[in-house]
Amino acid sequence: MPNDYATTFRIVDADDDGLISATEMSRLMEVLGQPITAEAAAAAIARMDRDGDGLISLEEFAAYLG
Ligand SMILES: [Ca+2]
Ligand SMILES: [Ca+2]
Repeated sequence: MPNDYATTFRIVDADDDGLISATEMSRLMEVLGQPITAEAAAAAIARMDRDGDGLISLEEFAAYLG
């Protein structure tokens, strides 16, 4: 369900710029009660990042989860 991805994506995208940054990723993990280091957040981003811009678009997010 693309809508589910979009909903989750919007929650993670705290500044609402349409991209998930490593900062937003680490903030999410903090909220989930599983804080991670900046390095781990960057690594998580790198695993999902297909175009190499260091940010996760909704397309990349959906492709990773799908
Ligand atoms: Ca953002
Ligand atoms: Ca990207």
